[in-house]
Amino acid sequence: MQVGLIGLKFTGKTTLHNVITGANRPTGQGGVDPHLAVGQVPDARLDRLTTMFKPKRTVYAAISWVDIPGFQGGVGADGAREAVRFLEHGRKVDAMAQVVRCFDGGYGTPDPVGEMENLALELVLADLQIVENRLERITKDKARLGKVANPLEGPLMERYRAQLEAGRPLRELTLSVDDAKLSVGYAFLTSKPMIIVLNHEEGVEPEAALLTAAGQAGAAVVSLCARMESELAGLSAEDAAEFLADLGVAEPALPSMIRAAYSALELQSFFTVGPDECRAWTVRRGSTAPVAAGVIHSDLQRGFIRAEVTAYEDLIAAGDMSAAKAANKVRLEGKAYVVQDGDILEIRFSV
Ligand SMILES: Nc1nc2c(ncn2[C@@H]2O[C@H](COP(=O)(O)OP(=O)(O)OP(=O)(O)O)[C@@H](O)[C@H]2O)c(=O)[nH]1
Ligand SMILES: [Mg+2]
Repeated sequence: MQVGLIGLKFTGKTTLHNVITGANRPTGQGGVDPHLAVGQVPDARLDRLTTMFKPKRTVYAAISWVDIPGFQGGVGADGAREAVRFLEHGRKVDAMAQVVRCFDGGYGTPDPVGEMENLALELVLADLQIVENRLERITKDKARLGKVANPLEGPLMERYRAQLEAGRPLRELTLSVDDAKLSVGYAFLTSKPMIIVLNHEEGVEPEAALLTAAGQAGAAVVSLCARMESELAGLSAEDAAEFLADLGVAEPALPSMIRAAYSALELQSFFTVGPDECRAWTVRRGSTAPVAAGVIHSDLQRGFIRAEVTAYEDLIAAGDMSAAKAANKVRLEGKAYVVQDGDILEIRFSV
């Protein structure tokens, strides 16, 4: 699962990518190649489990982040080439996070609403191009062969065209199962989940009008200061707490951004616990227990018998695993069980 950091130039994408993935690539320099790296998904529940079980190691869930070079749009061959490159990279990711410049930083008066509109329009136009091409193809085939391969496709593309011509993203449409299946192959940009990251100067809060505009542009809105987050990452836990207290900030904003992306991808975590390892694993929402077992090891899926399941909240309320057992909070679930976010699993299997 990949999240693409997208946006115009000099908005703070590389600065954020460095903090999320622990990389140290130069910022303020642009570039033309995307860069992929893995970043941990912070999880306060896993921290708590670590305190409870004192394992030898703790392993967080992880997702991949692609730092996609910024795009300025504009006219002329350079602008067009940049746009094409940007859109190609955008097609490969599963979700997008648009980083919006709300700080001056020597790059001129910020225009966050304009940036969001500019990029949204670029994505809409790219999708519209695909839809127009497809409709043209359908018309030609009909004339030549007297029929169409899939009678659902024409009406669906017409519906898409109307939505895009109204300047709205495809993700807003509710699709039937068949329509959704049909759409997969096109890798439409505006059907991918999108979160908006308002990159502010330290200590500045976004205005209400900006938050409203951002709320319309994406499924989740996070406001942070990328530069401050990157300073924080270099500090010990104690110094970081002091630094935040001085600024009057309760907690760093980066974890909520990462969690928003994780959630936009329709992912959730289940845990395994023990004296050796406490670990968060990633499954799609709606996955069954054997699928979750398969994330740990294919043998566990193949030989799946049952799962011992304890909800995180139940374990915390009980205090420890034996108290949770005594309170009948450790359930035995079979193959059809749908794993819930925060479930603590122990898989029984035989191969
Ligand atoms: N003042 C201020 N500057 C920032 C902030 N975040 C990033 N910058 C600076 O803005 C410049 C651009 O940051 P980058 O992270 O390289 O921006 P980018 O989006 O990757 O840019 P491109 O790769 O060209 O698209 C750098 O000089 C950063 O130090 C911030 O929150 N406040
Ligand atoms: Mg960059």
